[in-house]
This record gives sequence, C-alpha cells and structure tokens, in this order.
Amino acid sequence: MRRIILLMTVGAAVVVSTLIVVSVAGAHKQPTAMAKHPTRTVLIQNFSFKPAHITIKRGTKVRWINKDSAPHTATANNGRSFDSGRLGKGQRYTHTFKRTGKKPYHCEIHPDMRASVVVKR
Ligand SMILES: [Cu+2]
Repeated sequence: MRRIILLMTVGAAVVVSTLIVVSVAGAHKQPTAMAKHPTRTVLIQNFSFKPAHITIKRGTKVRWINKDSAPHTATANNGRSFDSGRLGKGQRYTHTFKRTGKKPYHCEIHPDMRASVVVKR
C-alpha cells in the first residue's frame, strides 16, 4: 500500500513538473515572424535608372544594381537621405525608405541621370 502511495506521489510530481515545463516553454514562444520588408530593384543600365520613377510603401528596401561598365551612384538630391557612393560594374546598394515623401535622386558622376522614389504610407 505504501508503495502505491509513493508511486502516485512520484507520478503526480512528474505530471506537475511536466505541466510547468510546457507552460514555461509556451510563454517563451516567439510570436510568428513578421513579414520581411519587400525589396524593389532599380537597374542602372545604359546611363539611366530603370525604372526611373517608382512608388513604394514605407519600409520597402530599394536595391540599385549597376549593370553598366561605367561607374554610377544613386545619390539623393538633398545629399543626405541616401548615397550609394561609387558603384562599379555589378555592384549594388540597398536603402530602406522609412519616411514618406518624394525622394528625387541622381548620379553624381552623370548629373543628367535623374530619377525618384515616392514613398507612401
Ligand atoms: Cu552615372
């Protein structure tokens, strides 16, 4: 009889500790991962940005890829929002747009190369 009581006690202890472990593990579960920021690609090709004008949602990443042999930059006209620096052939630059508004930009090396990103909410 004593042995049965002992077994039941041990059994109950195992059940209780299992419940505690499960609930603690559950509390530590991460919420489902948020969707990654979408990415838009702008090619720099034949001395122009393609597409030259894009409209994106706030939080979108824009990736410029230089397809030309000539070096180019993607530089915000205001000189500080973003600046790729000199991109050689095949090089890329990514910027995440966090603020709304129209962001005109150009190539520092070829100032005739003009384009813009419009960021919406
Ligand atoms: Cu250029």
